[in-house]
Amino acid sequence: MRRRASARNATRKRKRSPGRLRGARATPSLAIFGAAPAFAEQLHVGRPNIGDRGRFLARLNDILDRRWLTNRGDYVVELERRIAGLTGVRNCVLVANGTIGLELLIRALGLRGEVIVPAFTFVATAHALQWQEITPVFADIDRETHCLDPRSVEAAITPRTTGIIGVHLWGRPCAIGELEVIAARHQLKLMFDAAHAFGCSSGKRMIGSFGAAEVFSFHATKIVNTFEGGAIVTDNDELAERLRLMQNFGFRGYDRVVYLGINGKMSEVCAAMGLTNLESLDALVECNRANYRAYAKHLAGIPGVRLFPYDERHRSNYQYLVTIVGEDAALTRDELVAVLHAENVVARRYFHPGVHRMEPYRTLFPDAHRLLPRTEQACREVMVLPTGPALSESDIAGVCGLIRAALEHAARVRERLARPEGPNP
Ligand code: T4K
Repeated sequence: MRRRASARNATRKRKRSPGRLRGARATPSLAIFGAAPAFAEQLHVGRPNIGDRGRFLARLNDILDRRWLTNRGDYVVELERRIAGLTGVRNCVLVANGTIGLELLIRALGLRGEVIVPAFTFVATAHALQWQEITPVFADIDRETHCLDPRSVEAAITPRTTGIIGVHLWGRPCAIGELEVIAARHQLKLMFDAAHAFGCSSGKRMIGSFGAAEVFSFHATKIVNTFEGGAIVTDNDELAERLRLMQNFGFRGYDRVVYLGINGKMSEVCAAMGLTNLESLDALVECNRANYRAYAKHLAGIPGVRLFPYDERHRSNYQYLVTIVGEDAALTRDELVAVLHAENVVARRYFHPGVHRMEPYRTLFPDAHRLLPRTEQACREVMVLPTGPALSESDIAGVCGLIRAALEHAARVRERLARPEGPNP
């Protein structure tokens, strides 16, 4: 918790107490009405975790001294070993980013034709297919977990379907068992986009060990970051070997190419950052968990806004602080986001408007939304709030106070936002 305390000391000074009113019938003290923003500096979703700077710089010096910068150097090998151990799998292949990891795995598994994916995900899940001229077919999500609904998956299977990509959204595990049964019944490949789920589990078993393989993202905004990076983890040695060849132009040895490949390698400096971050993983999860509890406390009793639950049977990294702005709330999710942005709280509408409403999918499948009612609802109501070591409990109380104040004065907030010069998210 020392890191957390020092991070707190470094955070901005609050300019005012958010949510306070200037007088009985006076204008609520919110930035949309001209007050100073509640936070002098922006609070972000996905503020990068840095880990121990000294340890990182020592590793950086070592890399420079040894002049081994990339192409599977010692730090990459060490990080692969650590991740495989932590995940409980035999193989980890580090890659340049999560998207490249998905593309490599999709290709290595021989997927083609149609592959079933959720539309409530980051666009990379679908792009990784479309980029290779494979058609993503969107299935709906489960309302409780925000992950693929197995019944919707089964309904989407056609003779052209070759695989299913489940996404452990927000680090919550998919309905893995049910997807495995469906995949086996229809002889489909099953893989997982585990971009959000590093350090998470399904019951006692760590995410990373399911399906043919799983892909993590170590982007700057993730709980463990390598600046940019990702990993493919699998128990299948032959698949791992193919992935290693593919990520390095297909080279086996100095001048022998045995496979079609690309450059999907992670550099040494990225691996050094990953190793450094990994040393802080437990502290970061604990901090996010404490923040989650603080949000639960301060959001309690605010009508219409609730925390998306994490299932205690599974281990979570609490990386995303997800709230649901329900239809019973006095303001819409978009109105609340506009209020918060004006206060320097950069809340996010992940994954609005849904991949099916982004190009090229919108044009390719203009009617997709008709089959995705729960996806559409999640796209309307999810609001992700800042978390991580940079936030103190009083920051969290402040953010929740802003939400409370905005909802208490919903009519005036709405009227202000509707004016042409009103702020927009
Ligand atoms: N599958 C899923 C389910 C994913 O969520 C992702 C990535 C992928 C696949 C693909 O993995 P990668 O190829 O990215 O490894 C961010 C991330 O860029 C993206 O990695 C992530 N998902 C997605 C959920 O979030 P944006 O468009 O929200 O990024 P951006 O630039 O708005 O950053 C988010 C916030 O973080 C900002 O408010 C500012 C803050 N930030 C960001 C960066 C990069 C910082 O404070 N410092 C920084 O260096 O997508």
